[in-house]
Amino acid sequence: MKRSGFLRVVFLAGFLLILYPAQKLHADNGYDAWLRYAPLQGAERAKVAAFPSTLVVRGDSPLLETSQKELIRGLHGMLGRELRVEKELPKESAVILGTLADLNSLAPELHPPAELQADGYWLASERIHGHDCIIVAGATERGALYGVFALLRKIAFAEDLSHLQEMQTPANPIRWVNDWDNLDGRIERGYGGRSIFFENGAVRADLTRAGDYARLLASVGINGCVVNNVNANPRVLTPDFLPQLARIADAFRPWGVRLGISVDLSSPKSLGGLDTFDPIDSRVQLWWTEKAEEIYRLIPDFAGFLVKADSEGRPGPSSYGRTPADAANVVARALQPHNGIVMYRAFVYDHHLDWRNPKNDRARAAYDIFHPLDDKFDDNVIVQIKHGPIDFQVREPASPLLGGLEKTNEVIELQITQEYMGQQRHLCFLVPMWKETLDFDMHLHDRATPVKNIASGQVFRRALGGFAGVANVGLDTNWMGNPMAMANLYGFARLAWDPNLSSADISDEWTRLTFGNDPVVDRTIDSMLLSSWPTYENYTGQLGIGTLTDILGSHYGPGVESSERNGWGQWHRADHDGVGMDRSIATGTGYVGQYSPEVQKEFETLAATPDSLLLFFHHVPFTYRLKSGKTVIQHIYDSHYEGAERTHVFVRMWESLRNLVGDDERYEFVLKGLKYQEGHAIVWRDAVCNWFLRVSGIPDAKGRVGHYPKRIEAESMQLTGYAPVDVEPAENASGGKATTCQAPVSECSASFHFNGTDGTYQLNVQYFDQNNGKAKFRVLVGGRQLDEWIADDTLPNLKIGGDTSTRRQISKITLHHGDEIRIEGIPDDGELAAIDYVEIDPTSP
Ligand code: GCW
Repeated sequence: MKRSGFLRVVFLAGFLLILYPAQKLHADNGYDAWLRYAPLQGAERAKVAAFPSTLVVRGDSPLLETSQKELIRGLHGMLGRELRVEKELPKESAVILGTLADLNSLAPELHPPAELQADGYWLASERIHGHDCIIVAGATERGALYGVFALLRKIAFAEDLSHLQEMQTPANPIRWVNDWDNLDGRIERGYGGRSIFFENGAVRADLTRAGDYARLLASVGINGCVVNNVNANPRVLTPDFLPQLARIADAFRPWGVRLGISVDLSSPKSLGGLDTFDPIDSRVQLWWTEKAEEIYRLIPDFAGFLVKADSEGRPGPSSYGRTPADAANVVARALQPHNGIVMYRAFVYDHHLDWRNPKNDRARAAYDIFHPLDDKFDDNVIVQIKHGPIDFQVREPASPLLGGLEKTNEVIELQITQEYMGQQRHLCFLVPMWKETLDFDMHLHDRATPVKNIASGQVFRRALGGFAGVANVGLDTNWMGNPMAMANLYGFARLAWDPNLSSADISDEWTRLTFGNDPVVDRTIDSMLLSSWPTYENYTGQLGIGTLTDILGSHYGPGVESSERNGWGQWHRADHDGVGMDRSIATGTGYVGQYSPEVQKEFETLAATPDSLLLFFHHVPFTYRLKSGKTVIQHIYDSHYEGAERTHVFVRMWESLRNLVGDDERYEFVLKGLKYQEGHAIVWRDAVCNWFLRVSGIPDAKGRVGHYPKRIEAESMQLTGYAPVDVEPAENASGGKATTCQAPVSECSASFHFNGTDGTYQLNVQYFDQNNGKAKFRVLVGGRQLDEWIADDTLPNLKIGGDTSTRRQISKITLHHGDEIRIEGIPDDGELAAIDYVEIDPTSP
């Protein structure tokens, strides 16, 4: 390069640096999640300027090596500092990293807290031989690793470290995630791409992502991961598959994450060639024993098995008239000599219940089946209990089984992947919901016994207990399909470590680690996160009625009717006269009787039951007045409008961060998602409100439901090529109809003349983005093209309906009275360029 050319480049680079200070250049695609180690700026950096330059690590185990590397990596990222590693104390300040034993050999004069144990850590600023040192010590090596991550968090928050003195021990020994990955690479209820573990029936050759996942998990204290679907393929236990699993365990090990797998209880028969899998048959016991030995030869630190049995068509002990305890114990006894455990899921229920019988109640199942077995489980069995009695609905009471086992280990199962909660396309921070269950007082033996203290094992002095979270991360760069959804993985893990953390603390930590310490950014995102669950609840299913999604399909868009008249038992029993499940002892299914007497008082009567769970526990007329003073039906209408309106505010809030989150990829990604959510919340609002209007026959006192003055239905436009079709269920499209462009026509249009006054408007085009082809749309006003787009999203349905209804917003459009507005659609590969309606909205100032 010629000298002048070189100078020009240097000049340009300098100029760009002035325009974009270092932090703005920190491009981010979400891969690093909360471990970004973004450079600290100015004042923040000054606070940690005195950080030592030497790192003393005496031990040399793989876990300590990981810890050391992570500390070096974090400091390099945040402070641009390189740590020098030594084995002995230098004659200057230093960071000392290791186990208590390491620490004792280096500086015997120190007095670490006596209570430090298990996976806990101690962080302290201490003077050693006249020098300021930072101690990062764990009772175990894993504890030391957790200490490193905790210290790095403090640095990211620019905390003052000069008086550091903190000891933490996790509240729960079991802090596991479950991933529902199939061996073919698909993930059941996964919304972040294909499996990071499996492809084409085998473990992936490249397990880099598995290792990086373990790092993310370790950074927040997760110590176990079950990698395959609970609907388990027996093949995981074959001799050719086990060595492949061992490779996943190898990828996890440097991060202290132990591997577990889901197993199919019928494996002794389907795989082992026995003619039975009856748990009390000695050949079955022998088969499991030998299988466990085979596994532990390959994976000496194997964590254990997760079992889903007699549930949703899975084989189980009921085939032989045996109990879950018989089944759990046969497996547990095989694992016991190796210190392995069995997590046996309490999600056992009959999905062919007779819906005509008002006494039938799926919510009763877990308690009815497991409570009588309380003293029957071996000590290395843990019963894994979903947090609510149904299935991860938008609001459920705490499962009574969480308070129904006193002589059995239990873990609470939470769902991080947002199956019923908007599937990562809707912003929904679940920590506040989980906290309600964790803090719920079961009042056992007339004592304060919150769920979190029962699950941890504390209340009944059980050695094992804790949390299992269904994570379902995938190959998407940002792991869960949406960077905001990672707040749930983070929050789950933080609660598993310390369930007493508040939702606000967790949201604040995650936001700062993910987006930096700018107080405006933090305040805004915290406020969005903390209000996102009530918002989602408002426009999906209120008053404890359930999510009201299509339970027979994707579990995504609205499907109010789908809960009824089938054996799945997610009934809300809405009919012309009223709504809700009567689960009282006096007149209902008796479910309330599964709680302690104190808790029964909270739910048995209408008067006592909180509005938020009213329809879960009682059947009431639509005109029943809530504690708020509103009727049930008006509450349903109002909450759906409020919820949808709030999603609009989310978009505005996020937009206010445009220049603060920078030119970050994540900014645009999240914005697009929030706009999508805003449109889909309206689909939800209208579907649910119209369904209830039809069933109850009671109009909305505010006149909104069924009246949409700003809308022009596609079927009422002038159609060329497009033809109206009925949508099923009808409330999932405006007016019950859409227009589709079908063969032999290959291009269609729908037009109308604007009959409002001249002005600036926002045009909302409600169309259907089926998940097959990539239809094209164009919008023209007075013959001039204003917008075009391709419907290339992969929403979870092929059909035109509530899952696929999508809104395109075109802002700031000048319209004159009489202008022709035309939508053109070009179908593609079975996707019919379907349109529902156009809405013309005066733009906000
Ligand atoms: O929520 C339901 C899901 C199923 C899942 C099941 C379970 C793995 O719809 O996909 O199966 O729960 O938890 O076992």
